[in-house]
Amino acid sequence: MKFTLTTPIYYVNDKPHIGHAYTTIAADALARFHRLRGDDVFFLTGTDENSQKNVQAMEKAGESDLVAYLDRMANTWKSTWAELGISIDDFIRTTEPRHLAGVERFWRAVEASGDLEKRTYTGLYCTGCEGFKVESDLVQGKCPLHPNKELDQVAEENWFFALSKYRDDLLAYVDAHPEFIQPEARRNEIRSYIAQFMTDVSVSREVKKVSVGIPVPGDDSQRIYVWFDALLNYMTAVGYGTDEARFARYWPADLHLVGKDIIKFHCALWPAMIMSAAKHDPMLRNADGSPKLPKMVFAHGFFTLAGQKISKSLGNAVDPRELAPGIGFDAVRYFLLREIAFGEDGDFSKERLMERYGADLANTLGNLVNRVVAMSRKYCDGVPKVDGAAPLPIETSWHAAEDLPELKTEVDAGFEHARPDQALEAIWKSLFQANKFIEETQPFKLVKEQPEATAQVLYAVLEAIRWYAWMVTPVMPETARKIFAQLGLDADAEYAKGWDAGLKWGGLPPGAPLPEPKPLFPRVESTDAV
Ligand code: ME8
Repeated sequence: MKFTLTTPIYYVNDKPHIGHAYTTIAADALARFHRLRGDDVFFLTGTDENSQKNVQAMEKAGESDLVAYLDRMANTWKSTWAELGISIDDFIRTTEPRHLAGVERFWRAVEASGDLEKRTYTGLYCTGCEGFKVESDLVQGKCPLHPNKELDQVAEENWFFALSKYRDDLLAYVDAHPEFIQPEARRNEIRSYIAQFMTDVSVSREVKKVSVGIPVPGDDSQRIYVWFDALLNYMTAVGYGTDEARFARYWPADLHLVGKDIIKFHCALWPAMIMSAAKHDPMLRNADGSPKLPKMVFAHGFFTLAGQKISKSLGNAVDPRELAPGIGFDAVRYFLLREIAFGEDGDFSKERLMERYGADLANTLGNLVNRVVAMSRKYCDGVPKVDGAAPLPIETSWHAAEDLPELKTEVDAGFEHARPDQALEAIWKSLFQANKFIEETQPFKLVKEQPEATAQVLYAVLEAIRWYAWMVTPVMPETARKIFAQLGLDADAEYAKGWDAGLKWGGLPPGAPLPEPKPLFPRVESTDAV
């Protein structure tokens, strides 16, 4: 099956911080899960470059060459993701020719559908959001997301998109596809926005008012509103307007992962734009004539940093590459995806990160691997030579061979529903049981009286560890490889089996040698993180 997933394309008015890393890491974990399952994955991220915010940041930095600025910043984003091991398939910049070609085609389609009309717009504009604001959006006269920024009074002739014409179609789509807006609480919020507040929107700005933006086809006096152009990145990256075969293969998107700040754009404006263009452009229609709409938008919550909003002016916009010297990037990935329910807000602090590093990673996962590999080497000279399917000859509270397939079902469900936090929670619950099983069976004592039962106990946990290595792969790819190596297995050979075949009880060959264990998560006294 194909699986197309996207992150927002980020503004390049600054370098990435932990909030951007959060979205991108979550998307990376989901992309890795789908690849393990054998899906034809297309994982996209990129940069939103036709924004006035970028120009303001460039000017603030005392620069004047916009092309050079955008090139440099796009490279900073690209190289950050590369350093963090993010497994993207494509990186789109909205100043690329392939994007411009698709935007032009799309604009013409919306125009041909009769949904664009010139009107005079008088009202407020927030450059922070790159969005038009109405009274009901404001808190004490300010944009709630950018309370320090003055709103611009705008009075100009613009092209308007007949968004409200799509109210009924949008509501019908949302109701018929409950999975479209996730989590559920967001769906209710968007539903009432569409039903009660959504109005037609200006989708262009006067050339004399803005210094960047894609020209409106056929109207030299206007530039396309940055959000109208930005949303289209998801299509132009998969070939809309340039590569029909690629577009047919990867569109529609299966998942747009976004932060809660930009959900309205993704769940109202974006599908309505597609509904409109699809009336004219057959590429955007399914065989039954319906528009090819994205399948799911998942909006996650916001991270604060040690209790504070992450912002450049507070000086806490930490570069994710510098977050965790000494503990490794897998630990940060684990922390971010585990600490808060995906969809809710939460806090990132060095203390909590180090707590989880010590408790969940070093003590629970790391120790289990270390102890069981060491005991198997000592008592059985490697992987115990036993029939892994035979029932244990002693009474125990945990039966790995039964528990692990159930765990796999939960992990599948977690990753399939864009809930990596739930997948991790289930894995750690099982890890606690595995540790308890060792406490309970006490192989170091049992070996004196019942060496065969000991061998079976150790095999069961070693095989369980092989399953854990598979299941943590999407979130902790490097750790998974280390665990496979500790089991004497070649990670690539394991992955070549495929997710379902790899996760069958008994995959660990009895009698195989085990290399000397090394701590997976070495103790660190302190880190300079955060
Ligand atoms: O909005 N916690 O770009 P942007 C969690 N260019 N996530 C956070 C975060 C935080 N503190 N801060 C930022 C734009 N994010 C547009 C998008 S898409 C067609 C155009 C993440 O650079 C989160 O995913 O302001 C949020 O939605 C996104 O960064 C906003 O990035």
